[in-house]
Amino acid sequence: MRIVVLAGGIGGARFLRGLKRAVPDADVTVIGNTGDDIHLFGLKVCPDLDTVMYTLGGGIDEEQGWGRSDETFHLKEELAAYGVGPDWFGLGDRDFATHIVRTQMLGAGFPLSAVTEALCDRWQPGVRLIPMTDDRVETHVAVELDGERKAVHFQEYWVRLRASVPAQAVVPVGAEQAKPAPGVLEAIGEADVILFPPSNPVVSVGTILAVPGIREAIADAGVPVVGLSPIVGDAPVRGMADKVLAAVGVESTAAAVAEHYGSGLLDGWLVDTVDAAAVERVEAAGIRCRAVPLMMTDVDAAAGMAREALALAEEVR
Ligand code: GDP
Ligand code: FO1
Ligand code: CA
Repeated sequence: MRIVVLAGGIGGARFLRGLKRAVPDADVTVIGNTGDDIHLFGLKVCPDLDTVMYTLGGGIDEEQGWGRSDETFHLKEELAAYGVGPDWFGLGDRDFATHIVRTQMLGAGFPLSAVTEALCDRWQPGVRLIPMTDDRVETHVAVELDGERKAVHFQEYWVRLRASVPAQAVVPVGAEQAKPAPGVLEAIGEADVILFPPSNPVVSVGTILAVPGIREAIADAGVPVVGLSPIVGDAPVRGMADKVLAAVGVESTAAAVAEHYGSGLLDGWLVDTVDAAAVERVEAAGIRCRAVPLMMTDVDAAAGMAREALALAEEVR
């Protein structure tokens, strides 16, 4: 079975680990969000690609959900001693190596998709990980700071400001001019099923869908498209999805997120059992819906969610 998954970072990665356990023999292609990418200290950092790669490759800091396990921060301390910032983004020594290799290869002329493949040679994530695009896309968030409207990088909004001020707008800068990376449209066209994991619907899945051609290819693929709600009990399980959903005028409920994707894109939607009351509203929007446990407390729980998503896909096929 060929499965295509549109993934952000932590939610996407943990779901993928469950999917791999549920269907070890499936041919899984992951289209990764690159809107969170940031250039720091002359290096290109791709948090969502790395989170998927490290999580599936066994190198993730499990507790945190991002960054390397067994990490140290000597380089960060040395940079700070030189007064070289920013100091608000936690890059560890082991993680730095990934960014150095990536930046070196990009500088030598390799596209991000080829670089990602090379990095995955080491990590063997067991899926094919492709960035949504080889072009530069950077998500910016419009906020009001000290009475002034400003656009900040998504990482600055989330990591430095901790999403403490409302997001007035979310803009995937560069997305309109971006082209899907090689293999993206082909994978969608050859898929037997397409899954939206419980990833951020605005700054992860939404950014991938903003690359011209991807949304259309999914809508036209003619195979089941099934999503899992990242909103449980009217709140994100973690992160700032509520803030960025508000910026696009969507309430933070499992049903509203399904309606936001719409029946033109989604055939099926899973909500958590605590949101069972949402099933009727989602089905009224023309999307088949089931309420099942959606908390990824461990890999088995995530595998159970993957099985439910694939079962729903068979129901709507
Ligand atoms: P990020 O890039 O690291 O923010 O990760 P993603 O975009 O892939 O996923 C973030 C989303 O995953 C957030 O909106 C969370 O609410 C959601 N999420 C995280 N853990 C869980 C979980 O155990 N269950 C569900 N249903 N959603 C989760
Ligand atoms: N998240 C944080 O909350 N604080 C950090 O200092 C931080 C550093 C970091 C470094 C590398 C990386 O791959 C991810 C990192 N993240 C950090 C996570 C990242 O900002 C977020 O998980 C996502 O981009 C949010 O969608
Ligand atoms: Ca992310």
